[in-house]
Amino acid sequence: MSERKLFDNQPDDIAWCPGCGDFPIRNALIGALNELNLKETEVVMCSGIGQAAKMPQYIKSHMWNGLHGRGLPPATAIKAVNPGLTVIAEGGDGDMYGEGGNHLLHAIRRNPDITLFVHDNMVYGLTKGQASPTSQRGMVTPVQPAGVIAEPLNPLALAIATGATFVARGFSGNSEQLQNLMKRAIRHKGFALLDIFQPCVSFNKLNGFQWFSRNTYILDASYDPHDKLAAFAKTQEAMPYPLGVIYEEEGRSVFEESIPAYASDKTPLALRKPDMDKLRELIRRKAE
Ligand SMILES: Cc1ncc(C[n+]2csc(CCOP(=O)(O)OP(=O)(O)O)c2C)c(N)n1
Ligand SMILES: [Mg+2]
Repeated sequence: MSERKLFDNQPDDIAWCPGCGDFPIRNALIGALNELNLKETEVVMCSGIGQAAKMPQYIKSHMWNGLHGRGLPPATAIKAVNPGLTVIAEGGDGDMYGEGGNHLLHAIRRNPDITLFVHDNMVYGLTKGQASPTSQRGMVTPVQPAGVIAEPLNPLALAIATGATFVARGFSGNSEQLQNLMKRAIRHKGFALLDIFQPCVSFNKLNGFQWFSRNTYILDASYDPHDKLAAFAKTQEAMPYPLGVIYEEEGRSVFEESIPAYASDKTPLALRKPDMDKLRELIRRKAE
């Protein structure tokens, strides 16, 4: 048997379909975490519900798995109380842009130093093929028999417009670039969104591996991701969609470092003992 890589819990019961784009995303994540020389005990994976959101169960690290769309609030909170940890939230387009869309806006606004990987297969995979926020107009599904009538959400434009400090897109069919993008997203200080195109082989027959391959191109080295307006213009490109770091802004203050409790004492909140007298007094005053 080959030596186990760090972060690989070698699960024998992965619930993804054969050929699913989630497998190469998992491999790229394990590769990125190893190349960053992180320890399993230094990483926390947070997710909600969906096929993509099962990722924390297939990675050996700390994890939090909760309600649909709720991966980001615990990720922000965990980073706030224990800033030394590397915190990664992961989920699907339905989980993070639909049910969790509200949390996405406010995570971006706060700019915690966490990373979000979204497996964007343009469909609700787990629940068998309903339209998601990124489904293409006209896509026929069991509950949209006449085709989707709404325009797809543009997550990259949304993220730049609301102040995200790192916005990128990868493709599960391009593992080498994906692994590099994951490393850059994790290393970025501030909120990092990496949207990852991923074919759902069972429930999205419209946007398969060939479709993503034909309709994407890799940004070349001359592209500068630091110009916000140019980056926003890049997010408007479709067919082909650009792959790479679309926007990056360094130096913006991050949420956890701005918390007043850290102003004079850098001890992580998670390691401090609660002041029971203060708590009792607070509860007593509330009850008055
Ligand atoms: C509040 C709530 N609404 C709906 C559901 C049903 N549900 C579970 S996962 C999911 C969508 C999953 O799609 P996505 O996030 O794109 O992940 P994928 O399975 O495609 O990877 C839905 C609608 C739920 N569990 N909870
Ligand atoms: Mg999906």
